[in-house]
Amino acid sequence: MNEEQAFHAVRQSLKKRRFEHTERVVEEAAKLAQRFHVNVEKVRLAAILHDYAKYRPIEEMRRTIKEKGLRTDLLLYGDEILHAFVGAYYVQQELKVNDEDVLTAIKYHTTGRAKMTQVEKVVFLADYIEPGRTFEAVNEVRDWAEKDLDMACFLTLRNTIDFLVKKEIPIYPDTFNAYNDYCLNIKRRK
Ligand code: DGI
Ligand code: FE
Ligand code: FE
Repeated sequence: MNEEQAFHAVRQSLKKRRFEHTERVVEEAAKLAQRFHVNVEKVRLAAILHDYAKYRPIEEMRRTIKEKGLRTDLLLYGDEILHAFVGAYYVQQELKVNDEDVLTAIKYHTTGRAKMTQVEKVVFLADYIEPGRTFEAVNEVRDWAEKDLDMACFLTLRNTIDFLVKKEIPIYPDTFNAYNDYCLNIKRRK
């Protein structure tokens, strides 16, 4: 699957606003990849496809999780996390993308996880700081994203958990595991 084919696939499946978000994520991710010496081609393909399943019916995604034996604990948390995990599955099945680095970056782009790969970090961060995100908390993360990829990911996780707690939304364990991983490693580095 080349970039043109990937863009074509998401143009079909996303609404205009979401497609424009995707274009900004791709640009942001490419910049981050260059800055932190991460594989730009993998990062760009994962960024193009990261929200591929965003508008799939929730019931269809829940059914896929049950029928295909994906992690069933996904069903216990908010529906917002489904498009990432099921999206990676659809991208593999429907678009025949088999690059593990690309697939895991799609899979963990919403929650993160402990021991994220460099490609995962860049897509995760780019999704959070792309220029269309206008909430106040993103500015500090953008500053760190100029120089420290791990610190920027850590702050993204901290802000996301803070946001979810304030709204009393259940938090998927991978999000906590990612937060703890960075928390411990960033402390160790000081
Ligand atoms: O798909 P996007 O809107 O571009 O961004 P995203 O994939 O990061 O999704 C953001 C949404 O996911 C937002 O509503 C918060 C929610 N979210 C992030 N982490 C978790 C979560 N929801 C639950 N229930 N648990 C999480 O750990
Ligand atoms: Fe998403
Ligand atoms: Fe997104």
